[in-house]
Amino acid sequence: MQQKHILAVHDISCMGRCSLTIALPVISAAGITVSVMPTAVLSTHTGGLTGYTYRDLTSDMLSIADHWKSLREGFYFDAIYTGYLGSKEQLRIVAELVRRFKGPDTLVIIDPVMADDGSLYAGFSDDFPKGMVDLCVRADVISPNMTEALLMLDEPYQEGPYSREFIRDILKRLATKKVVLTGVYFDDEACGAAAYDNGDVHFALKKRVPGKYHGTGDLFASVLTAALVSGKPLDIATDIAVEFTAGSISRTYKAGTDVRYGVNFELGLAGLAGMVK
Ligand code: PXL
Repeated sequence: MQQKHILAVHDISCMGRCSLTIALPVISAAGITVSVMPTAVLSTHTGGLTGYTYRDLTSDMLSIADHWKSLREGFYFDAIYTGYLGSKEQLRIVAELVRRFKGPDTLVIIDPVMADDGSLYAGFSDDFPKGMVDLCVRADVISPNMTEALLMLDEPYQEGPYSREFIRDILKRLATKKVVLTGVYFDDEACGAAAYDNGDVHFALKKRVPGKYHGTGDLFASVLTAALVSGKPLDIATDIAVEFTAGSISRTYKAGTDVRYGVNFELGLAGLAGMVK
């Protein structure tokens, strides 16, 4: 059996589970090999932790790609999966990576990481969402949260609960072939995601756990990517990603740990290969 291979393009936040410290273990545990292109190295992520260091790796990205290209053969990416991109220049570089490395069956999965809870993350300019829209045109699947979706549609943020019609309308207007929208809820009991696949909408909801947990978008998108590359259709991949993320949140809630350091996904990893099989 040919092992699948994903290219993950995200930052390394050295502490506080997110981006590559989630994508690497999750994709590996799913039985898929993962190559990385780091976009930056930060001492921690930027959400709720202050004073972090930031080493920008923009100028390394195309050199890494040039070297890979010189190897010419022996590797193929089944997916190119991108997360946190720190600048508009990095958006352009990712478009170039897609041009260089997308093969006939390569899935391009873009998680438009840039905002949550109605605001852009620290350091992002107001015109960044426009650049992200231009990149998302190249994607097969995008996975915005509600804030990112509304920024990409250039509309004001709205708190939930939402109506099913509102969610359907957003999905349709994002107008990529496939969209998985997170942060969807219709009441205070449950929350989850909505998957849009060429006009069909599928809702995947689980019982709500109190609190806000850092890095759950990256965890969700990493599991979604692993499930899609393993051959699951979008609706089932969304169910798996909601299930795995909700389980990790529950474990963390029960432990009562500092939510800025992310969720306990590690204790779920042993079961992940079975979930995506
Ligand atoms: O989880 C998204 C994310 C990824 N990488 C960095 C971040 C954030 C969100 O704050 O700061 C560096």
